[in-house]
Amino acid sequence: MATALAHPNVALIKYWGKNANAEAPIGGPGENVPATPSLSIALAALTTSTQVRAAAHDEMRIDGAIVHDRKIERLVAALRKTWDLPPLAVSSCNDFPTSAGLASSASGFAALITAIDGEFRLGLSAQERSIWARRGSASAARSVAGGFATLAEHDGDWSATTIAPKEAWPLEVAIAVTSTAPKPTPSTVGMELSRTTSPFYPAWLQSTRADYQTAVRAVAASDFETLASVAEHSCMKMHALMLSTRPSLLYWNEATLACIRAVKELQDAGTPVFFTIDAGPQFKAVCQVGAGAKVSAALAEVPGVLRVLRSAIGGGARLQER
Ligand code: 2P0
Repeated sequence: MATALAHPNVALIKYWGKNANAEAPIGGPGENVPATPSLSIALAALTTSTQVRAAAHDEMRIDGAIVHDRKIERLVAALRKTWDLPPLAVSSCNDFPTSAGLASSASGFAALITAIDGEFRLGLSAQERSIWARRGSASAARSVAGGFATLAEHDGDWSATTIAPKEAWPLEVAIAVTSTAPKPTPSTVGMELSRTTSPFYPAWLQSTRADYQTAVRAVAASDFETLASVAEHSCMKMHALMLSTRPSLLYWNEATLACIRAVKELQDAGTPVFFTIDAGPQFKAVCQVGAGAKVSAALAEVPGVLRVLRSAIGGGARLQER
């Protein structure tokens, strides 16, 4: 039995929309390829732990409950086209609420491919694991890499790379949980609606590459001001794209909006912090080391915030020592 650990990640340069030109075979190169590159940080305080072993028949459990997940089944079927894998018992546990919209699919697929690779000695490199994880869920590729991670095109396929390890620039993240309800529209469905209906989609594609380059340079230079500015812009632009989708995708609630205002007040008072929001109502504030306590306390005061989690930047997916 092998056990792998992985962290969810939060994108600072967002991915929203797939490359529709790729008529990619299932399990082949080019499957589930984003239309634009993205950049994220891993969240050390949240961990998915996934155990894999050979069994009499396939069985997948998440937090103890048996699940029939089409994305997991497809990924395992694709792996079996290349390797002679036995039936698998997979058990995945999150130390954070799965319902809280904190990207458990990213850490889940990253831990799954790492555990399968470890148990059956597939001999995959981190880049190859990121490609397999991406086929399950694109954001999962970034959780394989960890630290400050990009998902972009390399050598004719899309894989993740750590452009700076977590030690290089130790930022802090405060996560304000504003709802525990399941999200109304899954990301895969929502981004396809945006691609096919939003008049803003071409502008999103065209401008995101420049945002990405700006963010990569800001990480290399540990330039907080530039990263803050381009990350908030990428976030707001993605939500503008979502709002202009038909039917409209509105992922925020009242508390999400109140958190934006709270961060703007902190910024006006000189606190080094910026915010980002994914396809759900949870709110993430990224700040320089030393500002975490103040930012968390301010978010905890916002009406509608249920709890605030604090995290450092985490590493990549790895096998747990036996
Ligand atoms: C991101 N999100 O870059 C963006 C920002 C949510 C908002 O990647 O269809 O679960 O499985 O590739 O990776 C969520 O989408 O979608 C996501 P699929 P995924 O983090």
